Amino acid sequence: MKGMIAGLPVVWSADCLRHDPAGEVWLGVWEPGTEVRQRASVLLDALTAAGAAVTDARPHGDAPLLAVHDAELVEHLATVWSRWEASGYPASYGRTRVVPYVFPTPGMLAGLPPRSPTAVHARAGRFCYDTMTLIGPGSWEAIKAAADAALTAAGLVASGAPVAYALCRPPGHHAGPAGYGGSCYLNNAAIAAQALRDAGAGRVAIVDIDAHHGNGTQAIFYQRPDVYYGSVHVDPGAGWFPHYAGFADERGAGDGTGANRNMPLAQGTGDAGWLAALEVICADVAERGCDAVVVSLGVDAAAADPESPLEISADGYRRAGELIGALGPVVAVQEGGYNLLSLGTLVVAALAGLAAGVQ
Ligand code: SP5
Ligand code: ZN
Repeated sequence: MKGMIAGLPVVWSADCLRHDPAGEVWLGVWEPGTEVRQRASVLLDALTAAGAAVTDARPHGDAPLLAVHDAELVEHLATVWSRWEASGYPASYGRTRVVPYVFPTPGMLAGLPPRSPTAVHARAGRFCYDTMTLIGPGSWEAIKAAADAALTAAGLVASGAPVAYALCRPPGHHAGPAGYGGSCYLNNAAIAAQALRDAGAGRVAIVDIDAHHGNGTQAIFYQRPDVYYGSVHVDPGAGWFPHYAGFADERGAGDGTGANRNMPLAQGTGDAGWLAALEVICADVAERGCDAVVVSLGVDAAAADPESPLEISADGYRRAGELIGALGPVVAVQEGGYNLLSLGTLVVAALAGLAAGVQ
């Protein structure tokens, strides 16, 4: 595998290491969590060893974030930690991370308008839809840096690079227009896709091969025909996150009808079933045509990954890369992938496939 991605641009910011969610609250209990800093350093080491050309993420400001996210969400993410700290939760109450506790679901509001609580501890549940996506000191700097990495990679592809990879941490595909969760805060892939549109790509396709459905990306583009979203993932109906989205009958709405495709897979699915599902999505993209592709490159569908029951091999990731690369120039955006021992090999394999496929 070594050498097959020599010179491939890898966009990275050391600020991505500043986010330390310090675990996740799952079913009421604080657990260590798997979205850890070492994920990024392991990937950087593997990509460097494989000869990739590591380049710094460039700051892009807030405008590209606001092109896909509500201003209130961006403002919340940028300010909640300092407000949490100023309210004394870490120092006086031992609350070392922002964790929501009241969620204004439709069942709670029962038709009332969603208000903006003044209390910072109440506001978190307005935007965060689970208890697993914590915020601490440095989180915002990393969230912003991950988006800047995706935007820098999109810029390289808009300028003619056949493939560019953004080593984003935290990941993004569970973050929607106004909500965050699933270890995601801002939707790096959606931000990149919109940036490609704004740089002149008429049609963009997002192909999501993370083990989980990218409910945030789907929500952002659900009514739009210009950005197709296709995902292969473990069946949310069989008990897997994000539980409430990712079903096969979600095909888009309004002008976007038909521009969304979900391929939920049974647990235990291996390379053959996964690649066959991916081929359905690739056939959609080929039929619709696209000027650029964004791949939400999670590698948590791997057999050894602790967060999913799919059984994909390194060779499966390489072949997936080939299929996706054949569709057009590709911005690859890192999503999930939690086995620190195999993460590097899997991402290098996927990128090697992409590099071969785009030829
Ligand atoms: C980007 C991404 O891959 N996000 C996936 C988030 C899914 N997290 C679901 C976690 C469910 C609980 N984890 C079980 C841990 C048991 N110790
Ligand atoms: Zn995932």
